[in-house]
This record gives sequence, structure tokens and C-alpha cells, in this order.
Amino acid sequence: MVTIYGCKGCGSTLIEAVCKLLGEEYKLIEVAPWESGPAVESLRALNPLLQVPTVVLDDGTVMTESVAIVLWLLERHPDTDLAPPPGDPRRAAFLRQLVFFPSAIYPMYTVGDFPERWVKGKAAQDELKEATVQRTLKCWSAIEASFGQGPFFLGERLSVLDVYASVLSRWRPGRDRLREVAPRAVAAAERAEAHPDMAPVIARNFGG
Ligand SMILES: N[C@@H](CCC(=O)N[C@@H](CS)C(=O)NCC(=O)O)C(=O)O
Repeated sequence: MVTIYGCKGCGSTLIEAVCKLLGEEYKLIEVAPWESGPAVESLRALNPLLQVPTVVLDDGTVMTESVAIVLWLLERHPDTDLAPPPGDPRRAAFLRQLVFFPSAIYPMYTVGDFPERWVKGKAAQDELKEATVQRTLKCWSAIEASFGQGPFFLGERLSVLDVYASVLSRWRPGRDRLREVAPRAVAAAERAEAHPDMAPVIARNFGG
């Protein structure tokens, strides 16, 4: 059982979906970091960066960083087929892609959602935000270039890579533009959302 601090459509969707797919019980605490109120203050006490997902384990350990949480959950469910195990020939490609999502793409939202944190003035902020969109598109092109035979990131079976792709491809600039540079990766993300465990999580977070 884990407690997930998150908000609808945020990166916490990924953790919610992975828990569901693994059969890990979870409790959700809704908190939008950019609002104010008691929920935000309880998040601040756990994570001074005020970011979600933030997860609290049964023993009180606090975890942040989506990829760390995903890896921890996978370790807790070693028989899962949502990731190739250590020693599997697909492991290197899996780790590469797994880390690429939160290290190369997710920061484009850390910057682009709050350009005023980084530069002053509307023109500079608009320019910065557009630059994050261009970089996001470049990242998805890179993903497409290394995408295998499909239909999922790692072949015939759904993995946590498809779940990451599902959530991140819902964000700016949106699937239609991403599809222009990464049609097979976006198709894998959409296919993942049809999984019976994924579909209700996606519907709750992003609407029907
Ligand atoms: N590196 C973190 C990024 C988390 C993150 O940026 N979450 C967004 C919501 S999707 C957030 O909380 N943004 C508020 C902020 O950065 O102030 C991760 O991979 O979990």
C-alpha cells in the first residue's frame, strides 16, 4: 500500500496507473501544487519542491521522482511483465528509455509551465515556453528513431514505458503534434490506454 499525493492529469497519473497494473494498493491524496490550502501545506512538509507525484510508503518513507517510484514498485512486484528483468537482452533499451522520459522530457514542463520562474518579461517567457515545446518535439523524434517493431515500446507486451508515454503525450503540445514526429510511439501510448487497468485511470485523470 502506498499513499500518492497527486492531481488529475499530473505525473501522479503514471504512478496511479503503474500501481493499478501491478495490483499495488494505493490511497490518493488530491493536491494541486500551484494552489494554496492545507493539502498543499501537507505536501510541502513532505516535498519542499512542492511537486507531485510524491509518495509515502507504509513505513513513512517519502519518495519523489517518478522514475524512482516506478523502479521501487517494479522491485516490489518482481514477477511482473511490465519491465524486462536484469539480465534480459531488452534491459539496456528499457533503462535508456525509462530514464529519458523524466530526465529529457518532464523538465520541459518544469520550465514551460512556470517560465516566470526562469526569465523576466512576457516576451522572454513566451519564447522560453515555445522553446520547451520545440525541445519536447525533438525528444519525441528521438524516441521514434529508436522505437522497435512495436506495437508497444518493447514489442508485443505492454511495459511501464508505454504508461510513461501515455501520460507525457497527453501534455503540451498534445498528441496531434506529437504524432507528426512520433507516430509509432504515440500509437503505443494510445494502445496502452485501452488496457483494462489503464482505461479507468486515464478516464479519471483526463476525462472520457
Ligand atoms: N522530476 C519529477 C517532476 C515532477 C513534476 O514536475 N511534477 C509536476 C506536476 S506533473 C509538478 O508538481 N509541478 C509543480 C512545480 O514544479 O512547481 C518527477 O519525475 O516526478
